[in-house]
Amino acid sequence: MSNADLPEYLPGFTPWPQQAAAHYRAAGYWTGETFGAILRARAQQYPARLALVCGVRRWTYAELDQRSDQLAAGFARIGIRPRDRVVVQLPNIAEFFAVCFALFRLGAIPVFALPPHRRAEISYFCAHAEATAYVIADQDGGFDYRQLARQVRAEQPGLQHIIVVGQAEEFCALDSLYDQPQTFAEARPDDVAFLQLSGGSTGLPKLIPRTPDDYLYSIRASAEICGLTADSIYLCALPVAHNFTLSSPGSFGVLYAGGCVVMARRASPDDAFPLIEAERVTLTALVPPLAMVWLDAVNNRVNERAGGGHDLSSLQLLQVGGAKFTAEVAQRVGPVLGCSLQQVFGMAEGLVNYTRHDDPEQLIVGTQGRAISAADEVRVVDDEDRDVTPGEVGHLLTRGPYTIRGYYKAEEHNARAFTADGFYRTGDLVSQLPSGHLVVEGRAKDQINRGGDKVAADEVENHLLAHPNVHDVALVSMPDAYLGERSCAFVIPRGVVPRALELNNFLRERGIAQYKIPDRIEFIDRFPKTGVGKVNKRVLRERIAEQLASAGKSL
Ligand code: OOB
Repeated sequence: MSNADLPEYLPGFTPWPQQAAAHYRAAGYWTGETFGAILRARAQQYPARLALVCGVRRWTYAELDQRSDQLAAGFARIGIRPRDRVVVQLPNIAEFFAVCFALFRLGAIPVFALPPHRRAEISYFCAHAEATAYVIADQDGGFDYRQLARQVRAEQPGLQHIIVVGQAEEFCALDSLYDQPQTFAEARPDDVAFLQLSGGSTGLPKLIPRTPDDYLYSIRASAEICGLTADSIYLCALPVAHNFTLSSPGSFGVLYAGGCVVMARRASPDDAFPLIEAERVTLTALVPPLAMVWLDAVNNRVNERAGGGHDLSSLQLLQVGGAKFTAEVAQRVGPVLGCSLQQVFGMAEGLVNYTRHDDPEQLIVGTQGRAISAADEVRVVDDEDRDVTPGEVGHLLTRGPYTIRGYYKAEEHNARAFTADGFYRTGDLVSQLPSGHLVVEGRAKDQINRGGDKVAADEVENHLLAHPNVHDVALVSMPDAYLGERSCAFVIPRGVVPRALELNNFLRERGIAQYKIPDRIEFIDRFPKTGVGKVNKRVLRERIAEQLASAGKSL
């Protein structure tokens, strides 16, 4: 191979080893397709079919394709170039897709932020990815994103463009960027197409580089497992940019299949049920707390039938994932909603597990599914990376055609997060059945899973340590009937004992997402320690769980 043929990737990206890549290509997992080309193909195949429904707007495939071309030209005109990073923080609106496909066509790289992220997170994404542009909606859910953009811009001089869907004020209006289409060179299918966020467990959130080759494989395979066709109608109820909603099989899977994506601004029954009825939605995805809310809402509405009962009979499949779905609630899905349940255990780093349609009931209700692909290598190991006896609980390690080999620009962290032979250490504790199905048994990573929202303990701890009256802090999970887990900060005060409210306000002023603010703060004189002198979080978790249980009993 001459030098000119050597692949040249986005700096900071860890590509798959050449041998693995060659194998994934030869086996047909990696096809060399790109996102832009797939949308073009669908627009040619089904120009007049509906791709997106967003409020009263209905975009056909031809329209989505054309808007993406026009915006790519507009982005290029203002100076966004191939490989530039663009932080995209949008609510569930159709423009999300036009922006994404425009950036893909241009070869620029979206960085997918979530709507709850605030100054600390967005500023960090901009800095770490050296982003040149930031795309927002004017406001959503009572929050003005332009105000956030002003703060971020003041901290991030590299940010040249702030692009706003809606009233742009001093910024650039997305609507002004629908230019005359141009042709751009196709991006490489094996290079980074976008950066996803990791839930994180240490320090600041990591960015996850995904390529068209790997992502499209997971999407194609997921669409097949979930039986998607051009008649599928997907309700996008969770945040659109989350990996579950985007690709498992999510909106991208449905667009791949030629189906229709219906955008729900909120996932509450009041927002979602009328859309399911009106658009004849066939599948959707929820996190466990929302699934519980839906089940209760249907029960309540059945009881008061005359009123707000909605016809949900078009719904064939409800996917639930992102956090553990208990078997007791899982078994209510079929009888209450009249549709099939699929459990989904996935991660933005790659590996996704699904229960299958034809699995026996006890596997659908009682496991988190099995891996997408025969090429997914799944290992369950002890603390020394030795395989456990089959069926025992251990650490889940994985490697495969759509699981990354390294976080973006995170060499030091990568050395710990991946084994020498490229397995990703998921931080999840699982057991595996002979069928390959995994049961999530717990977590080794220092993270709180707040109903699907992931909180990295030491990120919040570091923010709290900046308070003058905090000497030390340990953030742990506490059980919660609705979210599964909530967060509790044990704080050793310094000097005056601060009030919990004051600490929470302090965190808010530091600009972190609301879901990371501790649900409870406990003051303590000293931490229990492990044999090697580390804070014993297990003891803290047990302490708060016992306290809650006895408080519950005394009610
Ligand atoms: C999904 O992705 P992330 O990146 O927000 O979070 C991944 C982590 C997993 O490592 C695991 O700890 C937890 O979320 N998780 C589950 C779970 N699904 C995810 N824990 C228990 N049961 C489940 N079903 O959350 C995600 C990405 C793609 C598809 C679905 C979920």
